[in-house]
Amino acid sequence: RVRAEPVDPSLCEREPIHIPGAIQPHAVLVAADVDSLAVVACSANVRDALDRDPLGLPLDTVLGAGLTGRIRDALQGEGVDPGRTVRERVMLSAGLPVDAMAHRNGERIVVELELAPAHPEDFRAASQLDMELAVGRLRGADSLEGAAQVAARETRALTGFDCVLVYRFDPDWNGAAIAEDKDPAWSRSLLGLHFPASDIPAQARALYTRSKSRFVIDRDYVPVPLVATPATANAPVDLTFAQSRSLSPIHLEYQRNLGVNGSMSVSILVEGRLWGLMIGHHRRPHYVAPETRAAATVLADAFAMRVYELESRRLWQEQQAHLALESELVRELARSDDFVSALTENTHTLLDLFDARGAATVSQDSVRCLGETPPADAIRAIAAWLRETLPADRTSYATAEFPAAHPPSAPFAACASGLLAVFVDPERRHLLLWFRPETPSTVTWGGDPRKPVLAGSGPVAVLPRRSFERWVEERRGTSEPFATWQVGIAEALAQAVEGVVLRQQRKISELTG
Ligand code: BLA
Repeated sequence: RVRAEPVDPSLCEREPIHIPGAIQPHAVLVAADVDSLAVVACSANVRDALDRDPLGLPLDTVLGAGLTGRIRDALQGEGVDPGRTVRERVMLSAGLPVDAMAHRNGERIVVELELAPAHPEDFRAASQLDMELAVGRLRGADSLEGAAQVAARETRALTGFDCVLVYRFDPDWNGAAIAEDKDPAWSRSLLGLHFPASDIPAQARALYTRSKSRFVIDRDYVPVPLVATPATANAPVDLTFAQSRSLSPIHLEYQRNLGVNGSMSVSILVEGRLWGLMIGHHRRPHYVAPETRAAATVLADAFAMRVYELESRRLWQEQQAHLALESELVRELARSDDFVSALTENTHTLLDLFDARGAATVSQDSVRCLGETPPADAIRAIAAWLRETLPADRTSYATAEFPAAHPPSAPFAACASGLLAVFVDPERRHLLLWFRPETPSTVTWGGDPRKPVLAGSGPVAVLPRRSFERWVEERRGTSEPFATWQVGIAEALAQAVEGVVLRQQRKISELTG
């Protein structure tokens, strides 16, 4: 695997983005103590929505008895899910309709009052029918690529962004844009590009696993600071679930470098793990109304469930096919006194397992090869190395970077970048091996992933890289990785082979005995 990190990734991970002490200016924030409902902090722009300074006042004198009562019912007491939100449109004292959103986070009730922007022409309301059609199309998509394409298209139709991307994380948290739907007039395309893990640092991924969406109307906004009562001033308000949370200035600089103004990211959670993001980009500022934002989150959830269905179906089918092949081979072994011929000379052979392009048996010193493998001498050397280096309690070995692990095998990288090997007997005389070729040979990154961080001046101490020009990396000596379940099947097969070896030994000792 490639580990593409900037000079010091911990720089990016250290920013406490859940307590920025500021919000975006289209909202007013009021935080109250969960038990007393006294206001303990608010944003400096409270006068945009309220006719008085609420600090220290009870919440009902600020929001009215009706909304406060519903907040109390939904969010006070035990067992309230963090982030659970009460949302309604209310008329406040200033006489303006505002979207009020309240949630609980620990000891705080956080209320956000959102004013519709002065130029609401970007607004698109999603109808129930739109949502039903969109979810139906996701259900109909029969491959991951197809479903991602549908998700990008439907999310863009819903939210009106110039471009919507489906971004998928790999096991090392690098990621790639696997689907894109965009305004054809925007020539920039990020489809297929890879990005290093540090572009979305660990604390951001942790926050995105808890809180499902982020929307920025205007990248160039001036953040509004929070002010607190003296008693609570050194307990900053946790904005993890606040929709108006001010985003990291480093990330806003990144958006500037990408040519993006209004933006969105919605978490795609599969089995509780952050699988990816639906990313929205707009060249100008872009407002999405609260109900449409909620709908975009529902759509991302529907996509996540389809991903889970498609992935588990694919995995199940692949495992079933392998189990069938393995039992076929075990049947051949049961009929045979010679495991090498049982595994290499019948209709099905070792080579049919694990998408390998080469396979081999090692029996004492004799080697039998199938498909594309290193020469027999090299395989004997590999067997000797495995016998020597693998700890006594390990019976198997799998790698997707074999040339790096065993430099003498580097000349055979083309056919042997991946290796799965299992010992048959405790004495390690016999082995089964599978080889995978070098692949893929190139990865196209959105910019050089090794040097994205620049030292900044002014308020931002580090800056993301400036260039997103395609940067092609030649990847050498890596293969597709072997899955854990594949190693399990290889070990089960090796056990069946051990039975044959033992039978063979008994026969020989009977004959010679
Ligand atoms: C956050 N980085 C993000 C987010 C995205 C990306 C989508 C989520 C925030 C949002 O909703 O916009 C990155 N955007 C991408 C990628 C693509 C894209 C990969 O469109 C590709 C298609 N970022 C850096 C570096 C640092 C960094 C070097 O590049 C740190 C030094 C930080 N990125 C950073 C931080 C956040 C972030 C701190 C969190 C922003 C927040 O939620 O406050």
